[in-house]
Amino acid sequence: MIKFYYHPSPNPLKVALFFEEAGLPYELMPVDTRKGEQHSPEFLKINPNAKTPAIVDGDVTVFDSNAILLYLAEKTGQFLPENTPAARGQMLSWLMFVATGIGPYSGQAVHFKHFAPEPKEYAVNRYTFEAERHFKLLDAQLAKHRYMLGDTYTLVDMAVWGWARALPRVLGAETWASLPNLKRHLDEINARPAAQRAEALQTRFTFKTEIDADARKQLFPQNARLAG
Ligand SMILES: N[C@@H](CCC(=O)N[C@@H](CS)C(=O)NCC(=O)O)C(=O)O
Repeated sequence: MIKFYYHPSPNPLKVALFFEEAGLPYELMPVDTRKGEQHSPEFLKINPNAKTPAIVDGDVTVFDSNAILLYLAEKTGQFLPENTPAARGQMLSWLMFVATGIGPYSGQAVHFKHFAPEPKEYAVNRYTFEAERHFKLLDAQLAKHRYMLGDTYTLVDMAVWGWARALPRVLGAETWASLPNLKRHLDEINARPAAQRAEALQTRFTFKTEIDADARKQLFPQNARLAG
């Protein structure tokens, strides 16, 4: 059975949604990142980048959420667009756009809004501006189509969902007013039983919730350089 290394945060949630949508059996392997379990030697053999999610499927190891989505979609033949160069080009473009734009800018926006010490106005402005600009591109695509790639629900919608569900924390809930098509897409996916099962996975384990001094050390190891 596929082992799924998981923490209840945006990137692992995309993969949880895929497993639940596909009905693919998996074993949930909790990684409590606030306790530093992502830095354990055993986990680093699976993901040298020390982040969730990752999967181990027999002798195959895959890390990075969007790579995992593509691996699982190709393995199962599910949630892919039609197999034409044009459709595959759009799928790869939007999947990588989420991987390299939505994820990193949203993550940095959350970091500078909620965790960075002062002064941080420049960083908050840059990352919230860029995160919002990226979300607006999703909104414009979803103004033209029901789903990211047209009429069919695919792995790209799952990649988008992982971060769209966290938008209030990234930009503030008031931002939904300028992203009506993305909100419609989020609400539709949230109503799917698979999304509700994916969200409920976090109740199976007790993850550390406090961001205390040790959690900051585990999550933001770069701060050690400032201390000296
Ligand atoms: N590019 C990676 C990013 C993974 C990532 O940032 N994961 C977060 C959870 S959403 C994490 O494990 N953070 C713990 C840490 O940074 O130490 C992906 O898409 O999977």
